[in-house]
Amino acid sequence: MNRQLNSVVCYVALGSNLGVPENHIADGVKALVDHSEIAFINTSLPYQSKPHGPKNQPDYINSVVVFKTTLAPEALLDELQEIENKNGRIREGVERWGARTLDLDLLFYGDENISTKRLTVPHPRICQRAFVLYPLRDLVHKQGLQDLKITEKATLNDCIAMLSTEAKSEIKECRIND
Ligand code: A4P
Ligand code: MG
Repeated sequence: MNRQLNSVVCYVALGSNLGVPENHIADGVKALVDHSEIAFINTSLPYQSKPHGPKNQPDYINSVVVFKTTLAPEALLDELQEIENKNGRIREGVERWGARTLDLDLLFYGDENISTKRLTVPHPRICQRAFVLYPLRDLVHKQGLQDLKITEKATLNDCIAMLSTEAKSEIKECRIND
């Protein structure tokens, strides 16, 4: 079987707000780069933002990566969760949208719509999340594109335009030594 023929372009969002978030993000990216069934393409700048959801948690660092893979969707999810686990991700007994060492969310798997018990793709909340949209815009620009379809009705630029002023004020490009 020619694996290249079956490779699919995927976007994954990374987020961390526990331990040393920059290190967890770097570790997550490295694990993807090193994976034998992943051909890494590019990564966005990191962004720092106030927590979405419960406010009693540290600020987050987020970025988005794009790669090609021959892994099937749920096999890819297994790999993403394994990378989270290796970064000390605790799932039991934690509040929804609470603090985490490393979160890897599959945003897009080619142009497939997936709805299974374990996986919803495209990720259903992309359009409401500045911490996904800003790094995604950076990545799309790096790829020489101006915009990207997010839902049937909205593009990346549409979604960013719909964010609240507060959401826009709570995110900034992250300079590690700030
Ligand atoms: N699952 C279904 N679809 C997917 C998908 N497309 N990608 C299932 C990944 N997983 C998917 O995941 C719970 C289950 O979702 C998995 O077992 C998988 O089968 P999880 O990682 O434990 O849950 P989660 O990440 O807490 O859920 P969700 O709703 O994706 O949360 P978010 O949106 O990631 O929220 N604030 C800032 N500033 N930055 C952040 O990164 N993150 C969160 C978490 C809250 N606030 C934040 C940030
Ligand atoms: Mg997640």
